[in-house]
Amino acid sequence: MKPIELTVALESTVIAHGLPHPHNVALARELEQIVADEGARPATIGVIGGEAVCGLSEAQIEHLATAEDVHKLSLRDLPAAIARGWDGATTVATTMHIAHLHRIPVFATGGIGGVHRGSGPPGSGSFDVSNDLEALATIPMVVVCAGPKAILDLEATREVLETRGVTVVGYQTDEMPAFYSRTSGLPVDVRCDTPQEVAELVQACHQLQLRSALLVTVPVPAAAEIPANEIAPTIDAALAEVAARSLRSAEVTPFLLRRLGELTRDRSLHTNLALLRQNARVAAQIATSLTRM
Ligand code: PSU
Ligand code: MN
Repeated sequence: MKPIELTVALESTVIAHGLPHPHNVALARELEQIVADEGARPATIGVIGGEAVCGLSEAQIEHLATAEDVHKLSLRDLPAAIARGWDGATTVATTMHIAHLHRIPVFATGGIGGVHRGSGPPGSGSFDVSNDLEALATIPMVVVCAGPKAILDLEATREVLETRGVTVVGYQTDEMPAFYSRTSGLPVDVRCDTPQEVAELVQACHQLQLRSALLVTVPVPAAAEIPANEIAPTIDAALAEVAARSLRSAEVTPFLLRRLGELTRDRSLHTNLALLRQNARVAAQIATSLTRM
């Protein structure tokens, strides 16, 4: 009997708003291939003409990667996108929601959103916390990432994950990775060295009927890493530009990722691609371990 193939969800905001063309199209294709090579089924998620699509076709991915009028859909934008027939790319939070509706247990992304630097308390005028954290707290599935994006306030993001009861797993590491860098100085809750060990944690989550996600953080491969002290001044420079331009909240992350690519002459882009590939591979391996249980 052929074993059941588990699906691994992939998001589309990273394709439409996180990576430049033509890298985004090539990468989207590559991630699906990596998942398939590991014996799982890839499903890239996005919204086409007001329909939430779980398993975009190549043409649909290409459309989201190249068209001008593709919305960045956080969860709050999803009702309008469906009712008004928009095309849109789904963030981590929105992808998790749609994947969960389709009972998909594992999702791979690059870096999660979190608490932005300088974010004050609600009402302070500077409150900016990604809806990704809310989704992680309320949607039960495995989310594989390279840590919160380095442009964020990592300490505060780590703290909110704890407050909201999200178990942070270090995949072959004791430290939460920081997207471009393998280290952050911040701890994980539990270390797993194999996909099987992650699968055992998933089983425990099920038994306990926990409603939160299991956040598996995988350090970027050493060869592609940009050490934290090297990327820090560049992030500061890009953040200063954000402040000078008074960008709207949803525009901040795409702007920062693009500027970092320009300022590092594509070094950060290649790091981003490397970690996305690795996360897809680990996610697929976790999915295959889950089918064996
Ligand atoms: N990971 C990447 N690149 C990206 C993103 C993640 O490597 O562009 C996207 C994800 O879709 C994530 C979003 O949900 O950035 C966070 O945006 P915001 O900070 O506006 O919530
Ligand atoms: Mn935000």
